[in-house]
Amino acid sequence: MPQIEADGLEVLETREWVDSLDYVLSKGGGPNRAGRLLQQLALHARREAGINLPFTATTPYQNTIAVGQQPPFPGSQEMERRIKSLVRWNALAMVVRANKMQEGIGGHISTFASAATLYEVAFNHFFRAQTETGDRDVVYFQGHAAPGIYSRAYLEGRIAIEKLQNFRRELKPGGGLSSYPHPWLMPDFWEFPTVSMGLGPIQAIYHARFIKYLENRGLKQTTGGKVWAFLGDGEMDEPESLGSITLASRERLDNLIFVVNCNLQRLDGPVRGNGKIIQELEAIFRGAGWNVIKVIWGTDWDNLIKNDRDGLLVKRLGEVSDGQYQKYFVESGSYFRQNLFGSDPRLLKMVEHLSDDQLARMRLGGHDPIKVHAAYKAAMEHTGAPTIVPAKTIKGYGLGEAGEGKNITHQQKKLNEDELQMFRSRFGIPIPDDELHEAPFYRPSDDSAEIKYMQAQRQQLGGYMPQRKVRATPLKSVPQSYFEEFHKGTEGREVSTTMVFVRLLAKLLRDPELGKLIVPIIPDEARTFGMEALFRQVGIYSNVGQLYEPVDMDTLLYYKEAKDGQILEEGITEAGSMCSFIAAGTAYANHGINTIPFFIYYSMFGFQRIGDLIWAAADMRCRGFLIGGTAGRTTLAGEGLQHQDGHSHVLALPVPNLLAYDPAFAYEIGIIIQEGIKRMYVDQESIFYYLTVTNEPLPMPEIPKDANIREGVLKGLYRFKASQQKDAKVRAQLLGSGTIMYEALKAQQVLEEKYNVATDVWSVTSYKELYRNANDCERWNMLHPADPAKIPYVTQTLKDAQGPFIAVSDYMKVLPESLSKWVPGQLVSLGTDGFGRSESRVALRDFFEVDAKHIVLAALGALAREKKIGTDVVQRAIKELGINPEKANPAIS
Ligand SMILES: Cc1ncc(C[n+]2csc(CCOP(=O)(O)OP(=O)(O)O)c2C)c(N)n1
Ligand SMILES: [Mg+2]
Repeated sequence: MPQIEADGLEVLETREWVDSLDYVLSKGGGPNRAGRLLQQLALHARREAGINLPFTATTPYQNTIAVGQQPPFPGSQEMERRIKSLVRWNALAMVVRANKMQEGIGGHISTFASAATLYEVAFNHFFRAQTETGDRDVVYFQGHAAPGIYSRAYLEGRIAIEKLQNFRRELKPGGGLSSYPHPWLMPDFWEFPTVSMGLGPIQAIYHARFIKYLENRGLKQTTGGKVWAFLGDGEMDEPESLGSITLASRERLDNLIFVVNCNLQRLDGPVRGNGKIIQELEAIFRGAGWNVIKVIWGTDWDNLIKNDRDGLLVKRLGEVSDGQYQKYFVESGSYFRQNLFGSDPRLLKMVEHLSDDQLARMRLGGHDPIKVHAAYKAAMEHTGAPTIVPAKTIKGYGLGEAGEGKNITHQQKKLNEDELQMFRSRFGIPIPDDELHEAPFYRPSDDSAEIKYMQAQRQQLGGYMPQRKVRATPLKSVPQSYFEEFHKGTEGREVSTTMVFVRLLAKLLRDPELGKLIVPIIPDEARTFGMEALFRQVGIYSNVGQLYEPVDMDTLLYYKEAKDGQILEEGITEAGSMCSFIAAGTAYANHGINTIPFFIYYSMFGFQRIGDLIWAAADMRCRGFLIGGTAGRTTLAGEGLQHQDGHSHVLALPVPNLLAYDPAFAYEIGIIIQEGIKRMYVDQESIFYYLTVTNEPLPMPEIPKDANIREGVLKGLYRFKASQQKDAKVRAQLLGSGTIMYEALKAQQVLEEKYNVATDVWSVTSYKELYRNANDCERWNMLHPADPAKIPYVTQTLKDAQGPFIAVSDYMKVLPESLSKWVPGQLVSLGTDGFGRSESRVALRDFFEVDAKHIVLAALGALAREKKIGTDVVQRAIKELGINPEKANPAIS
């Protein structure tokens, strides 16, 4: 048979099958029946002829929702188009004006220009604001779309024009608007900082999960509130964006919706020039068990696709790469016709009734409110799994020659008069030509149809968004009785500070008021920290309970999962755990619930691994306790270079509202946590805490009988053990922290007994607090030269102590050295700069020169420099102490 004839037959045969399917669809059982029929066919084909359908993670390159399934659009499309144009204009004007007034101040036009429809449909029909009684939607706005969000708030009448004029000029009198979402800077407006890409999506997932947790534990009643995350397609390359998506499906987070603005571009160029980002996302998310609703083509395409009976067009649309699609956005209609449809005469025929102009204006799905609305509605109604809506758009939509679809568009911030004119006319903004050069803002009066419509829509949805409001009422102070045990000490019994912390946590969990608010978060390290007793005491949260009989059921501390379990056992994800910490630590504002997170982790895998999330937590005014376990470069024996943390306290320095403590004793931990709960949850301060705890068993002393100990612990320094030798001539001061405190205490004895140096030992609980206080005083003194100078706490506290001062910790030397100018005397800093080693504590402390003998040597050396003893004493000591002066420098070996 000639080939043409065979082809023709095949076409006929295909048609017959398609017609039969259409019949079942329309006259028979509908889509469900048709679906079952196809499955049966596939089964039959496999059984009878071993035909295996090729695996495909993707569906054809067309909208997931068929035209026939689209709901009617619930509002006035024309009115919403006019409102959207106003939002577009003011967003653009904001950036253009800011850069006219201050060259180089920056800002982004093209992100929002591509996403305007995606946001406006949600603002008018979906985003539910918090009301006094109801549930709420939580929205993560894409950081670079901020101008559009400000612009809408201006039209809603809740941001003054002066603020708009001061976009990116926050220090102007009266304040301005921050470049991106920052709750720290705009605490009544923004809720979530999203501009460090990838942090939004992972936080949204854990936030949605945390809402289910609150619900399952009876702390919150939900009525269908959703967590929306608006994301860039380029942003999806961040590991954090994709890293936790299976958690979302595993936990059946049908309260979660990702909207990915697939404008096919990132900053430098195409996201997937040679591929297709929408198809790639579909495959990944379908594979992970998400509901995927692709929004690719606008209504203009409906007829073409409907008439594409043989699937030729959809096949062709699926062949073209994203880089080529981007080219179509900037090219003429005739180029589009020839390049896309010209590959097959049958395709050309399909569009012969359309002019080049019409072809060029065929709208994409992400710019079509009907398609976007249909997708959101389906997402809202989907149960049992999270939804992702990848929506195809054009970056810089509406900018025309000024940047629409161009590779430079992300950086475009200036428009010349012609370009402004074109944009103005395209979106019908009533600004006369002669005013255009100023790019003036435009807001119709309050009683205009547009403003009334947008206000009414928001009112119906509960109010404005975004809006940040602290809704939780302050807690009562925690009873002192919980902490007294820790003040007594252990009478020689050796316990680690981790055990102390866990004991305190277990006690707090039993408190009838406070207990239920505590959220223990652990990334698979509970046994490392000796916390497994909590498994049984409060249970491990699971959205489905426990569907199996745990292997250790017959033991007292079995692995108990429960729907109302309290522990968030996150598995091995510090980033995910940190997101839970943030969700719990910001629930006082987001959900009006004072949950108190305690996130305990391997301290090495904290700041240096997830520092950006900690920074975001700080921005968000997050509360709670980060507990760095197995901390200290020499205290964690054996584990070696990648585990031994000697720098997390240095990395904690940059976070402005974080208090960092390196406690040595049980009572210090008690005092710090008691104060932390008070300051964060009773006094409602926007601070959070970092505490390092260690696993070295040591005898915990009783709290010294000095009225000022409490203040000293909290401010960072107090005298723990004074020398008994009142009349000694030669004196030294030792400043110890964490477990290295015990080395300082040993050194004190040696110095006094062997070298006749009367020695006091001080406990430094927080170098960061001391540093902050000293800087604060210094700054005040600079600005108030005529007033009596303020004296830093560290100087004041040490003023009567006779130096030298030897500071030793399990962290880098820079920590004590940061105080050197405020310590009243010579300061010598011992610390653990360098790579860790697999070794015993004793060997490590010798290697890093932080053990008792090196402290003694440092003290004697300092005394010799002050000519209080001779260098011969120091030389003799080196021999007596068994120190090898030629040993390698740990800082660089
Ligand atoms: C972690 C991080 N890296 C880099 C940047 C700088 N940056 C800002 S926007 C951008 C491109 C964004 O592309 P996309 O996610 O596609 O968003 P679009 O503007 O196209 O909507 C980049 C690289 C950032 N903000 N965060
Ligand atoms: Mg993009």
